[in-house]
Amino acid sequence: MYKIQADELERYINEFTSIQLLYKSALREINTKLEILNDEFQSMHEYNPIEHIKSRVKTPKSIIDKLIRKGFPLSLDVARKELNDLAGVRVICSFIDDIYMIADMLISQDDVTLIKMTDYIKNPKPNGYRSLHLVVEIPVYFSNRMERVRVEVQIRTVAMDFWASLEHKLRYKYDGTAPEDVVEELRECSEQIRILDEKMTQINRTIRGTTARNLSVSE
Ligand code: 0O2
Repeated sequence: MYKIQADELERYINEFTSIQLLYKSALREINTKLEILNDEFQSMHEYNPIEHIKSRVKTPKSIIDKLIRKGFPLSLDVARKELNDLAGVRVICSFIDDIYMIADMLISQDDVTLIKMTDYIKNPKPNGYRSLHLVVEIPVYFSNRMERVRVEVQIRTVAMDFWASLEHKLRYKYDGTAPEDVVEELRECSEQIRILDEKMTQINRTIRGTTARNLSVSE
C-alpha cells in the first residue's frame, strides 16, 4: 500500500490548486459550446438533444487513486500528461442518435481537436458499461498566453447514466470486488437498458419522421 507523507500531500494540493483554474476554464468553454448547440436545436427544431450537463475537475484524492491504479508516480506533471480526465464533462442525452449527433457537432468545430474516441456503446465494457467517450483538446486564452487543455467528454443516455451511477456506487460498496452474481445481474440490467434505449430511439425516429442518423463518428 502506497503511503503519502503529509508534506508531500500538502505540496501536491498546492500544485493542484494552481492548475485548477486552467481546467475549470476549459470546462466553461466546453459547457458553453454544448449549451449553444442545445439552444440552437431548441430554437430551430423545437427539440433538446441534451437533457443535462454535469462537469467537474477531478479531485486530488481521485487523481491520486487513479495514478496509483495505473502504476504512475504521484506527480501532478505526470497526471497532466497521462490522465485524460482531469477535466470531465458528462452530457446526458435523450436518445442514442443524439449522442452521435452532439459528438459530431462538437468535434467538427475548428478549435476542437479530437485526441481520442472510445465507443463503449458499440463496444460495451465486459461489465456492461456503455457511453461514448471523447478526449478533446481546446484552447483556453488568458491575459498573456493561450494553453491547450484536454477535456474528457462522456456522452450517454439517461438510462446509460442511471446504470453507470448505480454500478459506480456498488463498486465503492464492494471495494472493487463485487460478488459474481451481482456483477452478472448488472450485466443483465445493462442489456435490458440497451433494449429499452434502442426502442425509445426507434420511437423517437418515428415521431420525428427521421431515419437513423449518419453515425460515421464512431465507425
Ligand atoms: P471517476 O471516479 O468517475 O473519475 P484512458 O482514457 O483510456 O487512458 P481511462 O481514464 O481508464 O483510461 O479510460 P476510461 O475507461 O474511458 O474511463 C474513464 C472514466 O469513464 C472513468 O473515470 C469513469 O468515470 C468512466 N468509466 C469507465 N468505465 C466505467 C465503468 O465500468 N463503470 C462506471 N460507472 N464508469 C466507468 P475514473 O477515473 O475511472 O472514475
